[in-house]
Amino acid sequence: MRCLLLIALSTHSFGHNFLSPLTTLHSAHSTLSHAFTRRPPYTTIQMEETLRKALAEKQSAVDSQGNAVRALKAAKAAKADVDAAIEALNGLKLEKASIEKQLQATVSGGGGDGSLNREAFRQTVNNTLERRLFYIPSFKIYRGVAGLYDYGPPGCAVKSNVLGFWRQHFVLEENMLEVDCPCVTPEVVLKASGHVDKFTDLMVKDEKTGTCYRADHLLKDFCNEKLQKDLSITAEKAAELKHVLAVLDDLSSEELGAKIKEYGITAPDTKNPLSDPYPFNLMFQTSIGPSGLSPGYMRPETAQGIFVNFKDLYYYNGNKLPFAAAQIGQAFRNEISPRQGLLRVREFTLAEIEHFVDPENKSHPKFSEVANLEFLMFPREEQMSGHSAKKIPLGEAVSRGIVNNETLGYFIGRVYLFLTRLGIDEDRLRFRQHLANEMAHYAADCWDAEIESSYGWIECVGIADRSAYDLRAHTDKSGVALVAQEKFSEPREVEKLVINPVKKELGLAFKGNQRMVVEALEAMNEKEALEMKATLESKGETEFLVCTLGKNVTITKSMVTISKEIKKEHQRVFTPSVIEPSFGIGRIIYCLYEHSFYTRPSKAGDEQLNVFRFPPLVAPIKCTVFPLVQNQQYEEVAKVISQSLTTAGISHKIDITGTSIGKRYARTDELGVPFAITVDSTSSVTIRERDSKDQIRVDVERAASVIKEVTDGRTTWADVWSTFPHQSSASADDE
Ligand SMILES: *[C@@H]1O[C@H](CO)[C@@H](O)[C@H](O)[C@H]1NC(C)=O
Ligand SMILES: *[C@@H]1O[C@H](CO)[C@@H](O)[C@H](O)[C@H]1NC(C)=O
Ligand SMILES: *[C@@H]1O[C@H](CO)[C@@H](O)[C@H](O)[C@H]1NC(C)=O
Ligand SMILES: CC(=O)N[C@H]1CO[C@H](CO)[C@@H](O)[C@@H]1O
Repeated sequence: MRCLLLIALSTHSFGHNFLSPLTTLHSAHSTLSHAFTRRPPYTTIQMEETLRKALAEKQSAVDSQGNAVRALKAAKAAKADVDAAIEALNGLKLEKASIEKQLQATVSGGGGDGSLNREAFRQTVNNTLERRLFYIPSFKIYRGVAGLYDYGPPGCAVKSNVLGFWRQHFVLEENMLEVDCPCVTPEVVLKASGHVDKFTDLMVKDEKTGTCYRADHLLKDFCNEKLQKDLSITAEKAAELKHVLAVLDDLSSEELGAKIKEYGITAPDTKNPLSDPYPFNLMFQTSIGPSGLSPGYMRPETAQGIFVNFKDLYYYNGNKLPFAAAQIGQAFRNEISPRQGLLRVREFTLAEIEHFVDPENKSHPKFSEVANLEFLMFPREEQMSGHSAKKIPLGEAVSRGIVNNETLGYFIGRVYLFLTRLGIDEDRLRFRQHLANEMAHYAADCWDAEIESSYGWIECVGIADRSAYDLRAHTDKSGVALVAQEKFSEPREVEKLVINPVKKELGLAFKGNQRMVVEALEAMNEKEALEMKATLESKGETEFLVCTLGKNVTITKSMVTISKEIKKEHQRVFTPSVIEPSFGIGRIIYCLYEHSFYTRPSKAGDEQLNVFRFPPLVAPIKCTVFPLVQNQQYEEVAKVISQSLTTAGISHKIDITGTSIGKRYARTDELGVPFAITVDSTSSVTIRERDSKDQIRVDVERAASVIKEVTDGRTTWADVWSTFPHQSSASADDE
């Protein structure tokens, strides 16, 4: 009870604006970062260190697997088990050899080849993530399935924190309407959206083994390798290969097939010949119910669930635009051959927003709040002319028309804030505009938030103005009008084109076909109708194609009247445009891991320690509590503090093992725990910050509330540092 009261009181004593988490969280992040040792991520020295560490880890894995094999043999285990263990051993040896090679290259070549360093960096992050169970390859005991991963305990906590912040930053901030729709989706919905027909990748098969590959990946790998490794190719050839890379996404199935033949590309694993490319639909198909008559799919995105609910949501919102709906959920894509670890997976979490807006008014009332932000943008023109991304103030990008409209610009700004507050490094984040050929024909403008990782620039958030496409598609297929109305305060006079087929004349001329001719006449658009009107007036008759009859008919002046009339209208009915920010949560989290990871030498200097510099917002565990030495009084104090932290809703871990305090710090640094409370007396304790390793001294009663304030972002470590007495690290921190 006592602690709760303290927490409540001290909220007021820090003069930060509680209601504006935006400003406080932002300052929490930027002030903390002064303490971070911001080294360039891939320096040679660090690479060498990380490689040596990775190598040592692999060596011990090889040793223990070797022991396991010997044990199996000694126990005369079944042959299949022994073989599997040997296969695993060989796999580990290969990985070890690959690290050794990288290490050699780094040491001898001074790390000139950036890609090697990146690989080593990735391997170290990867090892740490896997060892500390941030993620686990799914179904590992059955040797796993490519493209499927489990989140282990810290991974789950990070994901839950990222999603919690997403809800706060988007759903709460904009009063979005959140929905939660099923993953299993009937075919008709995905037929309407175009996924059944178009959601495909082109695939080629190894003609002997049947192994499948993505056709464009093989061509891309071929071109890249030729360009990088083959120094004998002519300038002409190099230009051709570069051109192929540039137009890769536009190549048809035939063109891809022709290039694969021309370059003599074979299956990478076997060198066998390849089949012609053919489309493979990436959706997992299933059937709903036992009859097998009702086909369905696991949804490839969450957006469709929102579109089909548009009518009800619009009503729920008081028939007012603009508004946004949001959904977080699993999506599925049956990738042909997943590579890139956690970045390309077959089941993943999407968080999507559909912001519905009047197509004639895409202004945003809160745009001024983000207009002054300045970050890396990579407009279409800059990409075409071979420049790189540069910093442009968002307000300028919108006013100059680089970004199509304010609402799209507003979301770009909000996405930037979201990602950087999570801990994404702003220098390795850019917003790249889609080239004209990347964009669907209906889209008005598209930007991807791309984050640079060891795999290169990765698309993590797509922000697209999809115009009215999706709602129109579902209106057409379902027959339910997904539209909005604007009621006029005064009726307005509008000029309307009226097409009046004269049924009597048409009946005489076309008999049984009359209905189809009438429908075709009524379906003319304004341009067609005006042309017909002009021809009829000048010539008296015209040829007219009736598609449903599959032929032309002759229409004379007496068969139809086309006129412009003034009509009074009380409202305007229109299909809203939709602006869609779509977040690949797993990709964001993976990039966050890479951006947060660094190593530093232990105090003795004999080893490199891993650290994740997660902001408190993201950290899987916010705080650890250690008694300095095993001692009943200290343990009692630790338990009391732990209880207050629980009451305050702070995830924490209490560690009463007798391990040295330095080891305990190292273990929690590797999980990215930002604060540690060490109990070294019964009246006061120390609080240590992870990146600076600075320590303050706080009364036992205050400890939990201080942690609560800094982890909630209501205050910063810098403020806390200037408020409380400092503790020299020598006494407690013996790393
Ligand atoms: C981690 O490394 C292993 C082996 O090199 C690889 O198979 C796996 O895809 C990597 N995982 C991630 C998430 O990159
Ligand atoms: C455009 O929409 C905004 C609301 O997003 C509204 O405040 C503004 O008045 C509208 N402008 C016009 C010209 O209708
Ligand atoms: C059908 O009519 C259109 C004009 O409406 C004309 O351009 C076209 O050539 C005609 N086709 C045939 C087969 O007569
Ligand atoms: C439809 C719409 O509102 N478009 C606007 C997008 O933003 C630019 C720049 O502010 C305006 O000029 C457009 O009219």
